[in-house]
Amino acid sequence: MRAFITGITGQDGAYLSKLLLDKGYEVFGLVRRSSTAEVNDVRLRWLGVADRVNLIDGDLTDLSCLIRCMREIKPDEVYNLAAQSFVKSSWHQPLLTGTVTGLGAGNILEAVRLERPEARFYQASSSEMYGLIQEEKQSERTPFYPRSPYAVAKLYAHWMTVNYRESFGLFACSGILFNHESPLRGIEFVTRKITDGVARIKLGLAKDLALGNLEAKRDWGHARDYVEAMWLMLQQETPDDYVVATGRTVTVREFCRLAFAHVGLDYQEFVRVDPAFMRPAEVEVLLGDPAKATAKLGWTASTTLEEMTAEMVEADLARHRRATRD
Ligand code: GDR
Repeated sequence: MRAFITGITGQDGAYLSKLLLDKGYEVFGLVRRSSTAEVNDVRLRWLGVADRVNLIDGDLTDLSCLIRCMREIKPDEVYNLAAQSFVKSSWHQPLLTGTVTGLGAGNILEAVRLERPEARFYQASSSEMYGLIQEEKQSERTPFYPRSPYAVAKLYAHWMTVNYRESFGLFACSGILFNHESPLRGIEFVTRKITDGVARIKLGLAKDLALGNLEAKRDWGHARDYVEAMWLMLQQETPDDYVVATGRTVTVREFCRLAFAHVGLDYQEFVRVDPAFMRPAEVEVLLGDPAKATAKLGWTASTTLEEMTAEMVEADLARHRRATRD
């Protein structure tokens, strides 16, 4: 089996590559050329799979390049994980976000339709699409209300996936994933920013940690568990859309408490609120209902928030210890 992954250098791309390689897949991934290419595969290296994946130069905004990829690779499965994925940046770069996160999904769906219609397609949809929530617990049937240019773009990509399934009979699935984290999470996202801050403070490299809205609530799971759900969606008899979540929501404040407590510190002594990290429109609370994924895919989140927080703090402590030794 051959898999083609856009966004292969990101957190989910790395975990998914590892999962598929362990299952015996050949893995190909699209990589945007950049002048800092040497840091591109840091996550793949962290998981020990950098040498086992085939990286291909290209860009989601270039349809001709995606068509070439389909022709040359002839993938059985296509996972579209690439995006401008930082919600806050989407207010500063709304049209770029629309081009990559929204139209980019349209491009890859077109490439699949034109060149490889038998391939199974996965779209990385997001709980951000629920935004100003219309139901206390969000399921596949909950109406969407996006609150950022990022979420608006993801909604376009989601409906294009549904539409290509209904219009052209593509085996196209949309996984509506709630927040998922790990030691490979980008430093700009709040969980990793916190665990990195905890490690710095513990090691005497920083004095405090500036955050935005501490009362926002998220349903946080582990990325390693969530890529399993992606793969399972493509192994079913029929394509469908699934919510992937833990069913538990906690505040950013509570995540801080857990992470600082892991190293024996009280977060209240170190965390300060800086309005610079607030958003023009906030998603106050997200709580997913993964009942369909559990019933149909046999999937449940296996890592608890406490286990994940501990793993992330330990990884950041180890990173900083290594860096200060070198
Ligand atoms: P999110 O993730 O926007 O939910 O999207 P993020 O970790 O950036 O924010 C979560 C919540 O924490 C609040 N917050 C802060 N956020 C950041 N980044 N930095 C801070 O200092 C800070 N202080 C408080 C935010 O306001 C927000 O409420 C993530 C991304 O991975 C998306 O791509 C993905 O689709 C969704 O998760 C599911």
